Amino acid sequence: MFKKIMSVTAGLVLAGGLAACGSDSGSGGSGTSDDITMGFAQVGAESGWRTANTKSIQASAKEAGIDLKFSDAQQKQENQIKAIRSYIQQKVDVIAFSPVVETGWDTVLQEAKRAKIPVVLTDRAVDSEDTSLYATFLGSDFVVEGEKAGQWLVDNADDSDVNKDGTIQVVELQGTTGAAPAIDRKEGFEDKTSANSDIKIVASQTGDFTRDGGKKVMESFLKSQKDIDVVYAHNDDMGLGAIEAIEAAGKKPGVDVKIITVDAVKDGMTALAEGKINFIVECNPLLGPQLMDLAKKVVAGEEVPARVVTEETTFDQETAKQVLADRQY
Ligand code: GYE
Repeated sequence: MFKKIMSVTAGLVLAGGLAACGSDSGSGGSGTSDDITMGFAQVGAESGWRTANTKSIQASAKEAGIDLKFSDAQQKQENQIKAIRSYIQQKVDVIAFSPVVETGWDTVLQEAKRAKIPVVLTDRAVDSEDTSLYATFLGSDFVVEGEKAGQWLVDNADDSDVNKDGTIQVVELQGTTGAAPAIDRKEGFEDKTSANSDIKIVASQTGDFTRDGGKKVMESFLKSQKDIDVVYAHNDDMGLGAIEAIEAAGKKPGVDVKIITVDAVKDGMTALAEGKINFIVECNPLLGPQLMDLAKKVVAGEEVPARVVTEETTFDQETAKQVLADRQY
């Protein structure tokens, strides 16, 4: 069973949990994962990235022999909190979740801590000062992603992007308000572009990481802003929505208006290869295998690093063409 040396109380909690869940699905694992039950509270199904992330988590749990209880919060924090509370009640062995927003988690995380159920943050961070409330955080560095996007613009803005008054006008489609990737991608982009005083972010609004949100916000930007040169979208889906709005306004995405996005899912990479997007910063959604590995270690009481950062690259139109055929998601 578990290699962990547990306190008597923790042992009782876990034993009770297994009885309550009636879990017997540990046979397919590597041996150490026998009878591990994970409660996973997903953000939602808002984007291509999220769909790939969910598939990765479900497939990896199966592979690792971990019994997965999965819930979709439909981008609402209250739903995630409810799901976490129900996992605590069901006495799962480990809780993992991708927090829809950064703030407001301390109470429910304290409840998990009191129940001695370890928590693994995946994909997005919380801003809790008490880092003992979770075992580890697996995911991307979103500030770095924003910096890569900003640096590309600084290096690649050309004469066609400069307006008569000498400015390069950028509109920003932000992710979900209060979400770590929205906050950090904005910050990283601003850090890099503020060095160039010609680059001006003339409008910035949330499109909630969805295609429809990106399209609607872009439609309103096209009405309110005269000389948009660049769109910086915090994910591919919003960039794809912006493409629809730009085309409907009779302009050429990727040419009349440059587009920079984050994620590198297949639909985004296709638009990049077609020249409708100009640059994509990769954000890897395939976190499942690393998550299951961390979960097994945490349940076994082994040391894990406090932060595990995913490795990522960037794509321009040429490199997108090269990798597109093999893109899994
Ligand atoms: O970039 C976006 C999704 O948290 C990294 O959430 C994730 C982001 C991803 O909706 O497409």
